[in-house]
Amino acid sequence: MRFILNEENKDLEKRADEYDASQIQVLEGLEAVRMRPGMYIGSTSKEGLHHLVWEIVDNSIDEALAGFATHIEVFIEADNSITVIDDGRGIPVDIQEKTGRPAVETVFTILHAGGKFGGGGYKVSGGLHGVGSSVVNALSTELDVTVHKDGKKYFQEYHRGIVGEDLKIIGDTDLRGTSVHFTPDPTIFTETTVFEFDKLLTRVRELAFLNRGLRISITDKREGNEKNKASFHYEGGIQSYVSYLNENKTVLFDTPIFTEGEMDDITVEVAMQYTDTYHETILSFANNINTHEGGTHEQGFRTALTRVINNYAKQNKILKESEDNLTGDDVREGLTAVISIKHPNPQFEGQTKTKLGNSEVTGIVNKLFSEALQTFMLENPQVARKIIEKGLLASKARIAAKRAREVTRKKSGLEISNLPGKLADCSSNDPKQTELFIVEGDSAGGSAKSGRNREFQAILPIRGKILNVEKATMDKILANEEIRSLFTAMGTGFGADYDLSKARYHKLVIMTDADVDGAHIRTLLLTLFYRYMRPVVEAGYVYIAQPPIYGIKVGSETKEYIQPGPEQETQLAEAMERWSQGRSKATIQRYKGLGEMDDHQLWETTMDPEARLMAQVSLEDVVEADKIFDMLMGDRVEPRREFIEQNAEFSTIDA
Ligand code: TSJ
Repeated sequence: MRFILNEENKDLEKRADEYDASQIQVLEGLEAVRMRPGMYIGSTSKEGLHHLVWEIVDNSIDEALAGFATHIEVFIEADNSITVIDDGRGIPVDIQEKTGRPAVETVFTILHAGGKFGGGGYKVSGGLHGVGSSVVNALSTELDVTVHKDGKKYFQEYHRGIVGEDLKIIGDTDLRGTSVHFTPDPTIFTETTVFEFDKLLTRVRELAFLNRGLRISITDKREGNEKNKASFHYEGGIQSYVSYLNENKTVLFDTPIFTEGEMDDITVEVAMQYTDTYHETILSFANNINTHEGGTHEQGFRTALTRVINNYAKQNKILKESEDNLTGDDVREGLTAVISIKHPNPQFEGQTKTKLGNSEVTGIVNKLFSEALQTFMLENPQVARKIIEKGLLASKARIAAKRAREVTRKKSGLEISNLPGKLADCSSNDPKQTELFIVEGDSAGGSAKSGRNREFQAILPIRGKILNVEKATMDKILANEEIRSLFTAMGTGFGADYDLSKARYHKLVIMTDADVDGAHIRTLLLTLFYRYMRPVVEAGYVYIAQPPIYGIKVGSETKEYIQPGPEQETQLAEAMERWSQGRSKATIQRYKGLGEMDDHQLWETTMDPEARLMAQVSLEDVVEADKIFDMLMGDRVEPRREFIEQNAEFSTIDA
């Protein structure tokens, strides 16, 4: 028996001095977290807020990976607090030698503690910043933990990281597991303490894909959100992830190729499948963290893919000995792949610390994946031939496009000396200050032009639907007027010549109507950026303007605007209350489109940096948009109908 709480508590009294000393350390440690929260969770914005959830969930994932937990549940409670529950062994409660306190208390009060005690296993998950539960505790007005273990139910609570009372037994139980409930501190998270269900949903789904067999659910218990509930469980793991990513695409073969292996304590999983598109979607992860910047695991995968396909092609005389090998770009055209490794000591590098640096990983992924792909190709010769033929087509198209480009390079028309006529440029030449608004429709474009601050805000109106880049070849894309003017205005060039440092604006703002068509155009633009301007997305240059949906008017004067969001109806009701006092009578105006606002209103609500709300677009948002896009624009009709039906409420409100 490891925990005899009462006996050890007596022991504890004898160690009062040690306790005092460790308590001072605790306060200093957690105080440091509250002083510089950004150092521990990246930021105190919406991102940082949601990061808290993952810091907690990661612990349950570790317990699941260790083979002790099978279910994880995440709740957004009615009051916007979070509960995370698992059915693992329960955080240890035994008194620790070093601190004289129960282990669970240490987990929540000592910086960098957690996960490492007991058992020989290593911590596989763990957030980007490698900190844990004590950080969440320090940044919560209230956190409580309930542990079901060895027949007893233990409880402790903390306030801004400070222990309330000693850990106590509050009852008996047949269950096993840990439940943690916390309320983020609004004095730390000044931007917002409101959790976004969709944001949590996307990551919860991803965690289910990345950890095969895991059952994980997310439930929103806030009023009016009853439908926000989802459970995930994928027996196929990342193989299911690839199917999910391709679900609205035409695929070259039915079941994604999947392999997993282990070498030197590093586990490697790869799943891949070809589609009939012209793009590659490669997602890579190390210890469940999305390595946006790639790294050694992706490198090993790419090298193996190119080499194995070329070897097979030459051996089987599909490619003549005298012919050039297919390039990496050729063999990745139309590829969707997910690479996931688990490493005892991952090194994250790069601008955003999302590039895997461990050099030993390249060879390990290369070897394991090469063997698997080779076997697959030998066992599935028809599929192998299809893959190679697709690569050959890509190669031919690439050579033709290169020739065409060489001819037209000097007069490609994408030079900034040919700025598009529709662009209303700004006067400043300092890209750090300047913003380009891409505005849907000529009338909104007109209001934006007269409402803007012409010193630093440029307007590019675009008309109607832009080209579906998903289904178009490079030359079609380059011939499209709307797309040409966008690239020319940005000044970054195109394709292989793309140069982020030449960007003429560091903010690229999509401003579309708040209706279904607007969402569609936004999706088209995001897809274009994702496919052909990815560096601007990665640099965080892309934003989505947030025009208001309601205006509260008294007489002819608009007194207040309400931005769209989960609180919109409450805010509207409150505003109406405020402005309907006395004799004055307030009326609601619902803005269906940007065109309904005059130039002054557009500036005041959507463009003025002092007043506006803008959503910065992350790569994850675009991946999700890309998928929705495929569904709306792709060849398959069924999922499109389903989507529209599922979102019928949304569509009718906004139509
Ligand atoms: F983050 C956290 F600490 F708050 C937290 C931890 C939150 C939640 C929801 C779950 C957990 C958690 C921890 N779930 N399961 C565990 N398991 C352990 O901490 C544990 C249990 C037993 C042993 C052992 O060696 O007997 C070792 C560990 C690490």
